[in-house]
Parts: sequence; structure tokens; C-alpha cells
Amino acid sequence: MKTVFSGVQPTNKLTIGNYLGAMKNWVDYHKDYRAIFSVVDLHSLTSKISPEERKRNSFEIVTLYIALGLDPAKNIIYYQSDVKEHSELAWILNCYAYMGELSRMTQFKDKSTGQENVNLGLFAYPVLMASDILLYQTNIVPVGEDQTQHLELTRDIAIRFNNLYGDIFQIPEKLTPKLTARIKGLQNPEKKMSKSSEEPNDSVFILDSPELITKKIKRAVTDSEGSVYYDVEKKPGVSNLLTIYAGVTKKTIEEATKDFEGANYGTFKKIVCEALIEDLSPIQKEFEKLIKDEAYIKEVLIKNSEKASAIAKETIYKVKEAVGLPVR
Ligand code: AQP
Repeated sequence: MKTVFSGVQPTNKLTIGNYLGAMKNWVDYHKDYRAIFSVVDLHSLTSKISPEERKRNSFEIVTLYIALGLDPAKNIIYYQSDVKEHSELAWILNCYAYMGELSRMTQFKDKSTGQENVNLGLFAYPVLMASDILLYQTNIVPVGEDQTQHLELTRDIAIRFNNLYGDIFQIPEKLTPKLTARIKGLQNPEKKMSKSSEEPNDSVFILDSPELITKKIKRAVTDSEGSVYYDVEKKPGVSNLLTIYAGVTKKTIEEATKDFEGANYGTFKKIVCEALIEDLSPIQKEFEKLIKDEAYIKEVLIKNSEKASAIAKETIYKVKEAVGLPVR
């Protein structure tokens, strides 16, 4: 059976960008793939958040995975730090990745610009991400568009390693949703919506109340033209809201645009809000129920990390044997 792997960093609460660009599409994979979804907490050490926040976010994200419909009996849901082979493989692959290629990563450039002491982890982040993916002999990686460059690097490292040592790693393919690959910020529709955005009305979080969602969408930047159609260059704000609407209603952009023929921006925003709230509300209800059952979530994490470890150990064995490290 082929493997699908993806992960989310517990750097904050999750946005509808994370949801529409990645997680919404994860639910049915287990039917055709061995489905592995991680909370990549080691990655989040590259960001400055408190230990309490990291812990709480991680727990909430796992709960959200289940609330979204990921059945923990059919999907491997776990914390990255619970499987020590992620770090082990990352170190080994660090020795096969080049400073030059890592320096070209745009996410590193974006996140390090203006920072005084850039931590080494931020620079090496893409190698840890490559390790996450390669550890499970992953075939496909469903991610948003922002991860394209990291995925390319993962493939390059895997091919380089295989050329040296034989068929050790599966070469993964990226799978990005056509329309919702890059949900933009509501206040800055030229930039991607991000969970660590400093502008409070830029991101809608999956767990935002209906009132808050309404407030944020009402304030979303549009333009002065007054008619609703899709044109990312000319109308980034309106196009982004149309994309969100199409994403939650599972309509094409043409179908979505048709729904707003003759509508003014007030009506348009109201309908986008309603559709978004309707899509998120069952997830929020399920989340509220599950989050109270801490023992259940902890049990899911223990059982699933054991499953993940068993797969990871097989890859590490192959890798260590290939490079001449002792195996037992
Ligand atoms: N705006 C977005 N549109 C579509 N997809 C998105 N993703 C993130 N933002 C958008 C996808 O969500 C998955 C998990 O992302 P991540 O947690 O690894 O971190 P990220 O890509 O760096 O996302 P954020 O929200 O911008 O986090 P911070 O602010 O912490 O850096 C990935 O599949 C990603 O593509």
C-alpha cells in the first residue's frame, strides 16, 4: 500500500489556510493509502513560542485532526517528537544537504529577515522536513503551495542519497489542491494567510466563533469596483474570498462566481460567512466534545506513535546500514 504523509506545526491555532490548503483533503486518504499525519512539534522549536503554548497547541491540533474526521484507528496520528527516528534521520541527512541549497529556501529568507540571531534549526528546517517524509517511504505529500520548494529539496536529497547507496528512499510527490493551495490574508490579500500573522483580522482560525468569523470577513479588504468576479491580479481580496467560498462549498471557481451574479460586496461577504460557519461548525462541536476527553487523546497518541515508530525503525535500519553505522 502506498503512503501519504503530512504534518502541521503547533506554532499557533490553525487557520482556514491550513484547513483548506491541507487538512480538509486528508480525510479520505486512508481508503487508498497508509495515512500518516503528524503534529510536527520539533519544527515548532524554530519559532519563539512558550512551552505552555507549544503543549496546548499540539494537543489541540491532534484533537482537531480527529474532530475533522481523521479516524485514529485508520490514520496514524502522532507527535513528531514521540518518534526519535525523525531527529536521527535529520542528522544523517544534514550531512547530505548543501549549505547553498538551504540558503536558497524562500521560507528561511522570509523568516530570518530582520532577526538578530537566526537559529540553526530554522536553517536546517527543510532537512528535518525531508526526514519526516522520507522516514515513512512516503509516496505523496499533500501540502499547500508554500511547501513546494521544501518538497523539491526533499526529492533532491532522496535522489542524491539513493544515487550513492541504492534504493533506500521512496521519491515522494507533492499533491497540492488546485484552487485552495494558497489562501491569502484577509487584510493582506497579496500574502498567504498565516497562523503566526501579527495582524489580528488577517487570519480566520478554524475554532473562531461565528461572531468573530463574521467580524473578520466583514472587515476583509476588497476593492472599489463593486462586482464579484475572480481576478487575482486585479481583485486579490475578492478572489481570495471567492476561493474560500469555493473551498468550503466544494464548488469550482466558475460555480462560485455564478452564485454572486449581481450581488454587492455586503451580500457577497454575508454568504461567504454563512458558508464558512456552516462548514466549520460541526468540526467545532466535535472538537469541544473531544477536548474534554484528555485520556482518550493521550491513548490515541501512545498507540499511534508506536505504529509510526515501527515503520520509522525499518527505514533507519536501512539508512544506517547503507552509511556504515552499526545496526542491531
Ligand atoms: N495560507 C495557506 N493556504 C494554503 N495552505 C496553507 N498552509 C499553511 N498556510 C496556508 C498549509 O498548511 C499546512 C501546515 O502548515 P505548517 O503548520 O507546516 O506551517 P506553515 O506552512 O508555515 O503555515 P503557517 O500557517 O504560515 O504557519 P506559521 O505562521 O507558523 O509559519 C502545510 O501543508 C501548508 O502548506
